[in-house]
Amino acid sequence: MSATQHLIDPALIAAENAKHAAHLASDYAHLGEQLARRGLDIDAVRAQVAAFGVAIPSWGVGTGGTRFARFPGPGEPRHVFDKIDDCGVIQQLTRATPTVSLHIPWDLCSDWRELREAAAARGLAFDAMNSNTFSDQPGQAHSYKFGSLSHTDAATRAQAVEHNLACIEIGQQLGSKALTVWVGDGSNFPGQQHFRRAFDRYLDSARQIYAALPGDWRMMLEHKICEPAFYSTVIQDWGSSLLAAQTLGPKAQCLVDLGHHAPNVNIELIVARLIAAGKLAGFHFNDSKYGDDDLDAGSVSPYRLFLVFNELVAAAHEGVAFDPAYMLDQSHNVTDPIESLMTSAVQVQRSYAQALLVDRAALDAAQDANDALTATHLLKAAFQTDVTPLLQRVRADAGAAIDPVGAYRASGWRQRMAAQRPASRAGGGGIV
Ligand SMILES: [Mn+2]
Repeated sequence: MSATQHLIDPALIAAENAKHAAHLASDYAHLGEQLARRGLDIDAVRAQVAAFGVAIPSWGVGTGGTRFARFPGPGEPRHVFDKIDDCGVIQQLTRATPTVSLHIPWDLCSDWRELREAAAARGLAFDAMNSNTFSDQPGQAHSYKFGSLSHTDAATRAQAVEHNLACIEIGQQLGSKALTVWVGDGSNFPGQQHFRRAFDRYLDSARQIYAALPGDWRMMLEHKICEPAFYSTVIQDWGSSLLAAQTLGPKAQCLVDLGHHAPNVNIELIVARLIAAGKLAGFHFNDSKYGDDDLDAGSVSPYRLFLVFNELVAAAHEGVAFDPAYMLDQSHNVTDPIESLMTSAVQVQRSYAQALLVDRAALDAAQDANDALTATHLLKAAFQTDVTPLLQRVRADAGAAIDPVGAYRASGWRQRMAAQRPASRAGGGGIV
């Protein structure tokens, strides 16, 4: 990123960081001593954490909403270029979010090359493309009211397939390597839908999309237990998703959105199963209390997020070859979306760092000896380690902010955008 393309003045970040520098040096040294006593080299952990990144969903930088209302904030992005600017701010202040995941048609623009260059100038590349066949667009020939890829009507299915192919074409121009497919297809009444036929129709449509995937692309199938269909959904759970992915072929994998499960479902176990099957596509990180709440990652259940990363780190430690995509998928209703996304990115990074601290050899031994208490204590020891100084040091080393939210507020970015961007009427907030 050249000096002229910095969205936040680097001098401001440096001045903010200077306020924390002395404390950080002391805290980092102390954490280093603690980890050394456990046989861990803090600098080695730091290098792994520094290489970690999570994608920002373009729709996340606008205020989301519920079925009841949306309360937009000041300076909301008006179009995809504004979204890229906000994502650039997040990346500049955290250096943990090097990619953006776009959603079509919410992010349609007239010049994809210009968008790719604008993103690159802000240090950003593009992660998975997200298609939308869960809502109707103006001028669309066939409605998705009763489904899309699994619709009973062949012309509607063909239209949904065509949209996904268009998303792949756009993604190729942007350097993306994956298409995430989530459908709202399902039913609201017992008897409304023939379960097996609907799934067969989905597979038939998905095969056509799969056939159009470039050789180095992945198709990420996202399951969801309910909403907008509240009795059944066609890709309801990881079982249906895995069945579809295995039917389609090696480029099809299963994407785990943490909010798309019933409360108390053991998501880390699902992650382990998908890793074992070679079918873990990646994640949409968020948190929830009751359902698909799309709360900020780790805001309610940070231990669960840690346990997910524990499975990932364990698999990597054991030499399992896999390459999960990490993305946030949140809806921000009461916070500044940029502040929430920065906080969530750091929270995800924190869970990864904590999982790196688990004593794998000791855990293996405890499991083999059926020493349940020691095994769970080993996980808790990692989870309860405050890795804040390590994360701060990673950011400081990369020229990001030691305190991202503090630096963001000091920068006045939101106030400047409020003056530059007229209030939006609708915006691209959404929950997928
Ligand atoms: Mn999602």
